Amino acid sequence: MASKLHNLSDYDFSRVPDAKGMRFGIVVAEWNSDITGALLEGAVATLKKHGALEADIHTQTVPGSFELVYGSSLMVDSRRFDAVIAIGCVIRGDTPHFDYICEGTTQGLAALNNRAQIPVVYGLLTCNTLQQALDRCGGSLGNKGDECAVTAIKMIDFRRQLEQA
Ligand code: RBF
Repeated sequence: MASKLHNLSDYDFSRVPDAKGMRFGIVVAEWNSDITGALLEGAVATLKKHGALEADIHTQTVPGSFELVYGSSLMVDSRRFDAVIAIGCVIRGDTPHFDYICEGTTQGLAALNNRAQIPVVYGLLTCNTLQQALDRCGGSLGNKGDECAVTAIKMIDFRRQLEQA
């Protein structure tokens, strides 16, 4: 989880490259949709704030966070995007599912990042309580969707710089 000291929406605007012409695929989990919807809104608004065009942002939903891995993998393989953002929220309940889903999704996205030609950005909130999730989707600790958008833009630029070097 984000540190209590770090607001997820705080960043240096001047250090974010122009996102015009960059193409983004966003996969969003339907579980905890109030939270994931707010994360998505934050991500899209931030991409646009940095110049991304509406037509270059493609969003699709998957049932739960565990399916983010497969959804992101298909988006990568479609070759239609310069980055993929995976958005989900897992809230600890009374079952061990929390650990299994967090672990499986995180490992899956990490493995995908290793093989993908484009960046896959980790937008999974893993929270003990609903309040912790609310704090991070536009509440007191900002919006992780904003952070994901900025990360996606910076990582696309990272790759472009390397290709030009
Ligand atoms: N998906 C989420 O994105 N967030 C959750 O908090 C979440 N909790 C779950 C709890 C249980 C008991 C189960 C069975 C599934 C949960 N899922 C959750 C759904 C999971 O990511 C996945 O969609 C399903 O397990 C089907 O593969």
